[in-house]
Amino acid sequence: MAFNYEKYLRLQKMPTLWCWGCGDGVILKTFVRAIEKMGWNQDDVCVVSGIGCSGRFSSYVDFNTVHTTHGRTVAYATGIKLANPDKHVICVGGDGDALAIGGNHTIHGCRRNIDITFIVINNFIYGLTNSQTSPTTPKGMWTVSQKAGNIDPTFDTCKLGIAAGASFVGRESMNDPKKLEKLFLSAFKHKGFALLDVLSNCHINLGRKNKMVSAMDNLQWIDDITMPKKKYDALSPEDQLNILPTGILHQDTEADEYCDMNAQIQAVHQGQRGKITQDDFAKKI
Ligand SMILES: Cc1ncc(C[n+]2csc(CCOP(=O)(O)OP(=O)(O)O)c2C)c(N)n1
Repeated sequence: MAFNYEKYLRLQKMPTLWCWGCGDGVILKTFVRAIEKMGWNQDDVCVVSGIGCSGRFSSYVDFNTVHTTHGRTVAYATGIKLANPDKHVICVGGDGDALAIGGNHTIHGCRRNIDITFIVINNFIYGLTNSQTSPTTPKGMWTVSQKAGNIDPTFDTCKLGIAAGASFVGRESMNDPKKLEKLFLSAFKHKGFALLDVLSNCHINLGRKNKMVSAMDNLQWIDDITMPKKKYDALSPEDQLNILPTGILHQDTEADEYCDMNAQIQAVHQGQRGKITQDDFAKKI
């Protein structure tokens, strides 16, 4: 039976504002298919997105949604999750949103290991604002802010997440929705901060100026720079330099989770408060 996308999408918001051929649409469809497989009630899911093309994500899905300020998804999501630890909280942001303006929040989300999945839609450029360099723009590429070619060293989202303490880190591209769905499912099932680098095309704002005129050219380039982790691990360090490994890159199921630790602390505080009240009461009588 055909998948019932209508159950999960806000049809009044369709068609999306994304460009024709944009990978964000594939990621959106893969995302709702994974949610269906989790068997989660829509009212138990909260999607928090930032600003950018990827930030539109929360407008299109029929869950509890918050379209927040640029780079602040993790800050909002942390509050939502702490107040509702039984709900499933998912952040969505672009590479600029997650790693430039929101880089600080992202690393501290990883460090705290709060049970949130962060889907970073990495199209290697600021898409919405028309082609400024982002922290993942490859060196040498044309951007509107570096027309002679980007000279900034690039961030590897996954290495950053692992170094900052995320207990689940993975990468896939929208080129292979089945693998992407599998990654979403693994991340959703994981308890702790899951940072996902989801590679997407932006042939309009990155591709056209960098010899990848069509969506397909841009997707081919993503295919060329990615490789499953097992194959990647077998490469020499020099050959690994320009390749991004895909799949689950790191998972620690033993790490303490932030909401659990918070609940323990609250229980201790409440116990202490209860004790003080009883003592005070005893003194009075
Ligand atoms: C505080 C603030 N600074 C700058 C902007 C302008 N702005 C909007 S989206 C964006 C970058 C979007 O790029 P990215 O996060 O990579 O997402 P994409 O559009 O590529 O999905 C910028 C700089 C803003 N809205 N708010």
